[in-house]
Amino acid sequence: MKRRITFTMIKPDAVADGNTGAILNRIEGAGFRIVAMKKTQLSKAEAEKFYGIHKDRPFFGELVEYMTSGPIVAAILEKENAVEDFRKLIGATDPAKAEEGTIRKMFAKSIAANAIHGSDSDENAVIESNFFFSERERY
Ligand code: RTP
Ligand code: MG
Repeated sequence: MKRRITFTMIKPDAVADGNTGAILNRIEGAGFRIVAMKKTQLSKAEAEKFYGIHKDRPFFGELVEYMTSGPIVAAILEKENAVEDFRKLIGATDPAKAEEGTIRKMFAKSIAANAIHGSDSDENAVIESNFFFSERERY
């Protein structure tokens, strides 16, 4: 099967708690190759654009506030079946519903502060990767 990419962010709560290394270890351990990676902090405008699909949802304000509350670690990951396999690895949006052994079960605090993002389609993986990384930042 062809290798494909997904995009991830380790979210502010997990970065602030010192869980970046443990989460990256699980990601690489699950067979994902890191193509690009950076630590950065989203501006309000960037967070609003990134999560624009949720702009009419009741939690949008809280989501933008949380995503801009501290630095995140963004990365492009490569693997066969990357998008679907990564969503399985991170688990359900609500950590209370996430399966044992998933990254959100281990590291998320709440449905809002849920430790990690994963793209939900191949198309969005490309859009989100291009949002953060130029061609020269990919290896
Ligand atoms: P993500 O996009 O971050 O990977 O998360 P997801 O697909 O599992 O969930 P999605 O529905 O796309 O929601 C995006 C993020 O919004 C926050 N959220 N808060 N308070 C709430 O009810 C609520 N619902 C969603 C979470 O941070 C979620 O990951
Ligand atoms: Mg989503």
